[in-house]
Amino acid sequence: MSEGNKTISRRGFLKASIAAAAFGAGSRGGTFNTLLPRAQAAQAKEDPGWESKYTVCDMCFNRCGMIARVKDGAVKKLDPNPNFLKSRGMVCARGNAGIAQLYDQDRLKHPLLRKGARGEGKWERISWEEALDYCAEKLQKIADQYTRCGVMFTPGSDTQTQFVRRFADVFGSYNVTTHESMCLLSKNRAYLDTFGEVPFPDVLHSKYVIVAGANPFEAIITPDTIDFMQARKQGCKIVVLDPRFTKTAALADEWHQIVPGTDMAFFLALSHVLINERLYDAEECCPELTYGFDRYREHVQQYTPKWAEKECGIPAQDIERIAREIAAQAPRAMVYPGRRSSDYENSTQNRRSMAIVNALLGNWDKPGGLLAAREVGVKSPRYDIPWYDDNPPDRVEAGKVPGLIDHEGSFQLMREAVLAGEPYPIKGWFSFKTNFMQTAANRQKTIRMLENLDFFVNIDIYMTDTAWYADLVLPGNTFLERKDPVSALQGSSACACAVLRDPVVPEMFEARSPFWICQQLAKRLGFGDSFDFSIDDYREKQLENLEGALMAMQEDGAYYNPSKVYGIYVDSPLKTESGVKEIYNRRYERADQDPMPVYKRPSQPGEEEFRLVLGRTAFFTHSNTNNELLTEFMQENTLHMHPEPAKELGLQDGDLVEVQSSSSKGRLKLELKDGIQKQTVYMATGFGSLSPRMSRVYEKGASITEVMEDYYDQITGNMAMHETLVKVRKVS
Ligand SMILES: Nc1nc2c(c(=O)[nH]1)N[C@H]1C(S)=C(S)[C@@H](COP(=O)(O)OP(=O)(O)OC[C@H]3O[C@@H](n4cnc5c(=O)[nH]c(N)nc54)[C@H](O)[C@@H]3O)O[C@H]1N2
Ligand SMILES: Nc1nc2c(c(=O)[nH]1)N[C@H]1C(S)=C(S)[C@@H](COP(=O)(O)OP(=O)(O)OC[C@H]3O[C@@H](n4cnc5c(=O)[nH]c(N)nc54)[C@H](O)[C@@H]3O)O[C@H]1N2
Ligand code: SF4
Ligand SMILES: [Mo]
Repeated sequence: MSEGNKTISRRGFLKASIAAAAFGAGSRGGTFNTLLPRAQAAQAKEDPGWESKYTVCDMCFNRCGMIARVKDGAVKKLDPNPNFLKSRGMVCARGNAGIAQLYDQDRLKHPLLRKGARGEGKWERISWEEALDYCAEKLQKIADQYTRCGVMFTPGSDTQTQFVRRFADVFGSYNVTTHESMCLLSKNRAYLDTFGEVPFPDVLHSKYVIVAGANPFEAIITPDTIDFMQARKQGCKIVVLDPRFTKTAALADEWHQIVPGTDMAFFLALSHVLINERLYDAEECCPELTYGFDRYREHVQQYTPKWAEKECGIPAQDIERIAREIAAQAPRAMVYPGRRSSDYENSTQNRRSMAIVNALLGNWDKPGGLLAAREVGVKSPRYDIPWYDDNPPDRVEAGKVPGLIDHEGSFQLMREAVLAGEPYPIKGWFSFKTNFMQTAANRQKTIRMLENLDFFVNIDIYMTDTAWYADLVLPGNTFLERKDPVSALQGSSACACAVLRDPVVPEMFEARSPFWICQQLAKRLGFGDSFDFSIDDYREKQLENLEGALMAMQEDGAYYNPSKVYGIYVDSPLKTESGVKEIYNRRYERADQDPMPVYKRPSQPGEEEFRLVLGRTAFFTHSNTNNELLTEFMQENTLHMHPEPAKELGLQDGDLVEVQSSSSKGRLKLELKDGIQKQTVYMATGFGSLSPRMSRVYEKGASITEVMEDYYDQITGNMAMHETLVKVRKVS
């Protein structure tokens, strides 16, 4: 057992349960008492020879609290940590399958150097020494031949991402982009530009929630998913807009099968009713607290419910009724901001139309509404970033869209710039924990980009499709083997907490952490000083202001900061340009963008054409499909289609079909679904793998990124994954 990783004693458990229950009762009027300690789950295995160790799940970004049950040096079971407020005694199927990931024979076991052509699959096993020397040499060569910005970095989204970012900074490249530009940047932009920050939804205390373009009962987000379940039991009304009959739709009070891409019409009409029937929060919408209300009132006059009905397919009387119902519950009511908004070319404006409804409801910074970030108190240790004279002035995709989020960038625009060699060449790629071949639209384009590079190094735990095309593949360690820095977590009203991970078992094979890899490379590249610390040193700096936090994490699995939840902005201005909520946005106006959302009809599928949409299944996280336990639930993906158009095309359930977009095609089985909109088809992500070493999903079903075309949101450069139109035919 590693240093600092305390075995949890029976006493520790009881103490933790009591502390958490007291916190719940004290600070939140007892709501959590019903959710907290699950006695059975809390029972540590008491058999001799068993050890119980706190950890934090990493099978998706949620970081649910876990207790690993270890016997004879092997992880036998992963239980939920009942005292962890963010996940409150929940671990999902994916979390449980963390064991199958740890012990998977398909895992990368040692560094591999490409021998044949890219994608040919010829590899040579090399030692870590050789791998690190080779990698450092290649990176240095690109810096010398081009510039340091000639290496781009995709540092994943993980607690160790900060080390890869630090490495990129000190090496001298600002071309760093995470998967956020394929996920939520348009949503973030919309809320930043309305409220000055990205909110956390207080679903738990809400009475009325409209969910549009999200599926929290399958796309699990803790604590939102748990809050939705609890709020529903407490009588909160849930209204879902989705072209598919999802699990969330099934459990909601109302489901409206919206025409894809038309949500803005619904929300503008909702605003129309809220304003014209004077149902909005007049106090919150006064000029001292909100900028641009009068102009917005004029703006939405054109957007009547009758007009919206023709666009989005939701009856005008339902729109009017929903407006009246939600207003009656405000401010304990909201349009759920959602997470992934990588949908359409106008996603930022679409989410702005939702954010503005929230502004009209007056729910900002209030119970049951949208919450500002809370105080967690974990510090980000500072470091020096050297200046390199010959570096270009900005990121490679700077200025391509008006609302680029500078520290995230846009993967698609970066890919475009690499392919064009403009405004300067990028010839290297350093990637950790991202699988763009399966998660970025237009896989052929990603391959073409790779062919333009001199060097590509990929750190993963599997030989993914992306790794398959790399020059050097480095085996990462999994969360159960890793020692991580402290990570600050937030979410709804439930928590502002800090957690950490210590290894539950020693590293398997020759797997290593990105921290170790960056440290070794930094030494070779002459900036070893920037990584001259241990994870313990780093944690100490992070926790400088939080006395007792480390002990709390070791004894309870998490440290809570009982900081203020509501009314954070009561006496201070918002972080917007005007200091108040912005319905009308002057920065957009200056950037030649609509300062208020203007509806434009999305491109419509033509004759025998369908819109391709995606969405999560509860079984997998994105492309992490190659898992022995999880593939028991689902072995391949299928194309979902409504029976009516299928009949017109002469297609039957189970037929092998070809789904063709203007960029490429894929083959998979057809599955008829009554609940899907007639001009929409759907397929799950993470199948049709090109890499034979993803043995369970290799050539099973089809890869959606092969079919998806290369659209992006016009404000942020965030991917737009629902713009692709496809044709479907039977394969004979
Ligand atoms: N087709 C399609 N594309 C999508 C989406 C979709 O639903 N469908 N969703 C979009 C969204 S919302 C997002 S957030 C992005 C996500 O985009 P990505 O981050 O690229 O998605 P993942 O498939 O989760 O890829 C994570 C990679 O990390 C590896 N990995 C997992 N754990 C570890 C570890 O501990 N160490 C190391 N070194 N590697 C690890 C996995 O093997 C996998 O290759 O995708 C976006 N793109
Ligand atoms: N099990 C599981 N849970 C996850 C993840 C995972 O991979 N697996 N990923 C995590 C991540 S990174 C993210 S970002 C979140 C994503 O969480 P969500 O955004 O909730 O997940 P999606 O499944 O992408 O849901 C989008 C829904 O929008 C619908 N939709 C498509 N077009 C339209 C439209 O025009 N209008 C409306 N109203 N709806 C539309 C789709 O049918 C789909 O049901 O999930 C997180 N949780
Ligand atoms: S939601 Fe599931 S996979 Fe994600 S962190 Fe929690 S238990 Fe793990
Ligand atoms: Mo995401």
